Amino acid sequence: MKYEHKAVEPKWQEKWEEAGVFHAVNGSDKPKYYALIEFPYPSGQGLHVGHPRPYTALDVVARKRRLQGYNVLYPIGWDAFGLPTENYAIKNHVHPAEVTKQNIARFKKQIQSLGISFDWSREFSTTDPDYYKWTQWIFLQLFKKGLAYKKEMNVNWCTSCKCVLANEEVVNGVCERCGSEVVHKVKSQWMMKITEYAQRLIDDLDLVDYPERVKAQQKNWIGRSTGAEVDFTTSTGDKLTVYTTRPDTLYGATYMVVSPEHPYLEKWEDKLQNLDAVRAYQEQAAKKSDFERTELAKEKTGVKLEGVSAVNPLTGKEIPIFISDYVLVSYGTGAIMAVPAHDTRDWEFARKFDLPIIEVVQGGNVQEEAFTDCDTGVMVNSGIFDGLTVEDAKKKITEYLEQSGIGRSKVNYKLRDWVFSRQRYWGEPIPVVYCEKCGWVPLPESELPLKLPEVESYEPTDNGESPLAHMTDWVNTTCPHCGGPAKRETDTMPQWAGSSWYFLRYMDPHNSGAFASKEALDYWSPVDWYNGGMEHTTLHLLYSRFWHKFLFDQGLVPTPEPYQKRTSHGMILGENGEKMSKSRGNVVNPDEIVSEYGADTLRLYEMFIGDFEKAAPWSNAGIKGCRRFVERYWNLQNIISREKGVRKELEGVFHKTIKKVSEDTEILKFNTAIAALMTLMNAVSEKGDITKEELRLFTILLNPFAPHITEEMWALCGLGEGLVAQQTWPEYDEEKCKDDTVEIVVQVCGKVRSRLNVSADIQKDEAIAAAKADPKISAEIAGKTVVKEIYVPGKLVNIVAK
Ligand code: ANZ
Ligand code: ZN
Repeated sequence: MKYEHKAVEPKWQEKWEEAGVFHAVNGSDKPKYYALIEFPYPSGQGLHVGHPRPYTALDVVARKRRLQGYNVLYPIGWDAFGLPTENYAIKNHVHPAEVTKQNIARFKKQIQSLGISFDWSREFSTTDPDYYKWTQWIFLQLFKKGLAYKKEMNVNWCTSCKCVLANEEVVNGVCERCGSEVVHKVKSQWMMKITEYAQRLIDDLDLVDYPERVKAQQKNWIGRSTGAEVDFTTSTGDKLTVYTTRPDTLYGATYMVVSPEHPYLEKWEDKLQNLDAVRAYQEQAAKKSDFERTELAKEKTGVKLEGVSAVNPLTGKEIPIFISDYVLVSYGTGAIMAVPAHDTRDWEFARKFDLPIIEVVQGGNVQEEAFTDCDTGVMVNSGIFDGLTVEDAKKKITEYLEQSGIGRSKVNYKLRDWVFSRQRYWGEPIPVVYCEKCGWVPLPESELPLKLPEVESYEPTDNGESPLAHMTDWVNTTCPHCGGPAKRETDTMPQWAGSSWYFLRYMDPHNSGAFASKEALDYWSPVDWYNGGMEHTTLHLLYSRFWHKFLFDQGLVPTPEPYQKRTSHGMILGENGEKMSKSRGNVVNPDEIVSEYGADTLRLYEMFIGDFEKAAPWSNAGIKGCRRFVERYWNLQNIISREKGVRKELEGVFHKTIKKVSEDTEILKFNTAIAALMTLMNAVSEKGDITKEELRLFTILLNPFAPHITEEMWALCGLGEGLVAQQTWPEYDEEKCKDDTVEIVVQVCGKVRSRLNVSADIQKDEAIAAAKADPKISAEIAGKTVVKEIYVPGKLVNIVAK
């Protein structure tokens, strides 16, 4: 009998929904398990073959957990505010809400065709007023605690999106979303004081199970450094304070630099003899992005201040002050002491402006180049501190500065407050009004949700105001505080707002009296396993940790961290190994794969494609291989034997497979778990027949990967009561898993790169998957296309990659 996936798959999807087997139960006696994927942005392009990779991976985990007796929450919803929808709406003259509705419908149909065990009863979109009511409510709590505030600031402005961008959204000086130039603009913006949580966002990484690379990226982004502030006295009698991570080098500070935006430049207006040159330089600098300004390779520029100088507090020498754009106003104090002997940028600047370079740590040749790698050096030219190690000098000089009242030790963070305003239509309205008398006044909670009004046009204005600003009926209102006339805020929230707390709403999605009930939060928190993209590490992942910590401090959520475990998947590339894109013509449409080969085949393939954490190129041959495996499984129904139980000679391979699938699916090795199932298939095929009990076990093990065909087989062959989704995950006996192992050599292009201990009866697919999972091998073939895979049983794997 041919396997008709087109009939079988939708049938089981309906049955699951009818039986409600994937509906999570609030307040069950079972242990809970909360698995989460990053909810999709319903773009106009529809689903991409990249989406099923994380969805299937956590579906395997969720389905297995249910079989293991857990009450599993595996929800999905839509992150649907944002620019692409708004831009599409502008171009095509449709309401963004309408575009969103259509896109969601299409996405939903596509995702449902994959048989992912999402609990659809908890679905919502961030654009639903019932949802964004609570996003606005959380904003108000942040506002009341002073963590949301309005400030005039120099912001990143995308010239094409006509919109403010957060620092995190500016990549290499261009807009992360559209690739256009980003310039600076002074605007009054809503800000979120994420900096208040900088230290806890670092410290609490110890509480969670995240990949090291994710922790490192977050720490790097937060950028904690320790050093000192030092006060220099200027000829004008002012105190010019700098931040330095190298107080030990103070004797080598031969000049100072202030950023072009430093407030003293206004204060010194009358004293500066070359004010025109200073003003001209300030104007130039304002046009550049921070990225351009701090680029290391760039030629240093600057202007010496004529008429104002400073004194090095330790040498007592008079030193010049410059303005230069390599010093940023937003970091430290916006001013530095320059130590050309031991800092590369200072060295380049000193060479250009012919400034003295004084060695204070021995070991380099500072007239040739800056000696920066000097942590183990010894101090020279540093008065009473000569002879100390760098480490001791840091301590001693800081102590000396503190005692003299001209400095103090200081911790600094690179992290900036989060720019929370967007001058666009399709976002959550910010629920505050401005009253001439009372200032910014929050709306009463009873007035939430503050709904987006219908507007005629969604075009942002060129002067950078939101389209809402034209809606005078909506804008003009009364002050909730004094009853006088007031104006609504017309900026909206950034797309990151809705995704900062959505995982909490899934716990209790229909609650109208709270964002979620205390019982629901206590029961489901924290998320047990959250998988998402590496690109969100310093954006969504950091923002949502911040909001959650705030809610924790207010006693509104039970745990300090939202996600216990985080993993990240690699991208799926085109057959040519390049990123899939329309322009490259290498896009694979999941609908076509589901239609031609079935969802089970697509799921198996995406889990088998390679190391889950790495990028992997799509392969049609691979898809066909997975379809063949599905068919071999289907044909097992033709060779059912009359014997009962698991036969002695197959006991070993069954126990080993149970162990392997159980363990590998916990550690992202979905590919080797499938390879083990293939090995089991071979063992059964060699035998020539299969007992019902063997088929029952095989079916349960395969079910999380290929849920439709396994249900069909279960029903067809009468393997047990109910659905496979309602069975119990099999256990294994460690004793019966013991096995002869052999060492095989792994080569890449004929060169030995690794050795692996594998079971003696390992089959080709499993051996190759194990070889590719070896970090040495995966590093070796990363970015290349595998053209041939050779297996010499019990001896060797050779992967030929170009
Ligand atoms: C003197 C010195 C000597 C420095 C030396 C470094 C090496 P991190 O480590 O990244 O925190 N700095 C301070 N504020 C700055 C600003 N607003 N714009 C540009 N640079 C700034 O960087 C701290 C170091 O960067 C500080 O330590 C300061 O230079 C510079 F051998 O002070 B240092
Ligand atoms: Zn008022």
